[in-house]
Amino acid sequence: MKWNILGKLKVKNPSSKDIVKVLLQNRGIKTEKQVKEFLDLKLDSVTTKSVSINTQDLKKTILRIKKAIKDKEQIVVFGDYDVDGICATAIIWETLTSLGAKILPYIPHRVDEGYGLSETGIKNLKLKIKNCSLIITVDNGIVANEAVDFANKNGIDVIITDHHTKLKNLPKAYSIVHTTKLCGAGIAWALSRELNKTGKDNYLELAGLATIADLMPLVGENRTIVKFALDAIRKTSRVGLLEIFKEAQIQKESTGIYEISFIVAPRLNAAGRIETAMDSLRLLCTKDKNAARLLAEKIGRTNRRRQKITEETLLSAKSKLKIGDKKLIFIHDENYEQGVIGLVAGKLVEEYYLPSIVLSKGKKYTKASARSISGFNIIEFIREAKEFLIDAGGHPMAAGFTVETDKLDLLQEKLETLAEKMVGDSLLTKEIKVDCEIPMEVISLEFLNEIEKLSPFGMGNSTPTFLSSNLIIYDMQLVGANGKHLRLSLKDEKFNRWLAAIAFGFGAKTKEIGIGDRVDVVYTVLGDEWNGNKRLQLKIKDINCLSRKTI
Ligand SMILES: [Mn+2]
Repeated sequence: MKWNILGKLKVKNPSSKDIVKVLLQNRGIKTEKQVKEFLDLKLDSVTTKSVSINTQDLKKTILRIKKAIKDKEQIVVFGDYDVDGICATAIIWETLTSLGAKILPYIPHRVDEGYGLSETGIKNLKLKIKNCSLIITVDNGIVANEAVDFANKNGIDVIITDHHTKLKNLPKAYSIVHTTKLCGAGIAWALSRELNKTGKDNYLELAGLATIADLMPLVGENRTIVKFALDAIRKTSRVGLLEIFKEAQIQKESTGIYEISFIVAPRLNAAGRIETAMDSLRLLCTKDKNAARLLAEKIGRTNRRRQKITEETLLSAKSKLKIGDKKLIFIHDENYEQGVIGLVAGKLVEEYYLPSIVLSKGKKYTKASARSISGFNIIEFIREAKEFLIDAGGHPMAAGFTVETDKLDLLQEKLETLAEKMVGDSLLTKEIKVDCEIPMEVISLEFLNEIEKLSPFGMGNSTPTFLSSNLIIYDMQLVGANGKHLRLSLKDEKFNRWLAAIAFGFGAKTKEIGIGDRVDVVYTVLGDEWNGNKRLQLKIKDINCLSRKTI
């Protein structure tokens, strides 16, 4: 593991403020104006203009929607089965309903219809929803050229709202509301605010939830949305969210990025992975407390089943793995469920640190999900083999595609050969970004408060990470099941002060370090509530032994 130290303190005995200065610099915040905007966020600064949504197209979109409402046209909001797509669907469905529109939601089925607006999807929705004359896509549609042609031929106008990467040839939609600066639900939220300028904003919670779940970098507008959305979530009265919190045993008042990312989002996603995303959509939108409770319990059960399937698939994938000197993991099986292959690819990246593609093999077509390592654009990489692909879409770090099963071997060969050339060794060294080296002495509750001003932390705005050197291990013990984790007391000799530290997953390190050793540590600072008091603890990310204790 390489430690990439981003900044340097200029003074010997730094104050909290000196350190915050370095943190801001590391985040590209330099001028006084930028610092002010970064520390004093304003929700009103997030506008369709500030996220570069085309004004002309936005106007056209709003007029078309207002006309549809006036003429009582049947509108369908066409979403996606992940958290972003579900939240975006809920936002447009509820907003337009409140404006008196005749609108129904449609979320395609992952296996039967696949991702995004498709001919099959439109045919199916026409069977269920008669006389639809306007489709509004959310979180999808920007590459659905053929499906849009098909809709046009059937007398249906299509408005696309999407944040996925554009291709040169845009679909011939009635209008397109597109930016990559927000997630799908972020765009839906911005559009909702334009449609109902005087109304109350009931959708910030959903926009924030989706922004976190969709792993948007928490900089600029996304950071602002998430900051205010977290405040709104902690006070939410949306019964669906309240019942999810109850089922998952989390406190609404202390919900943060962690709870959303690892507890709430996986539950909402599970329905769309192995059942139907409509359960999650209904849960988010219902006003009935009893219905919400039943749905929350149902997606809780679905999530547990999803965890089990993911674990089994991961075990199978690992048993097939022959890495050698390969630069790409490419694993397929007819028994893999499409709903979990992305999760499994993600876990393989975590464990082996190689770009990973996991495929669910079908008779005629095979569906694939890909996850990448930092600095390697996987959607561009996959599109290099487009002669073998039916479709492909996604982002630099995560993508999906379809291939004819007959061509699977050819595709694998081409991608593996390409990876040999494109995945350089420098990409394969995992690194930790360290904000700066600090003396342990400076760490205090006041210091923690100062760095908290840069929150919310997450993708793109990492929790401030520090290096302190030449500390002595004062105490050490194994904790957790099978001694997986390490609890330490670290002492700074110069200042004769010690701090508690927790090192998750470092149990095996006891072979290399022990009480009395001198170490360098890279860590973040936690302020845990304990019996009503905040106490400081270091969360160790890496530890490097300088010298063993000499007896
Ligand atoms: Mn999305």
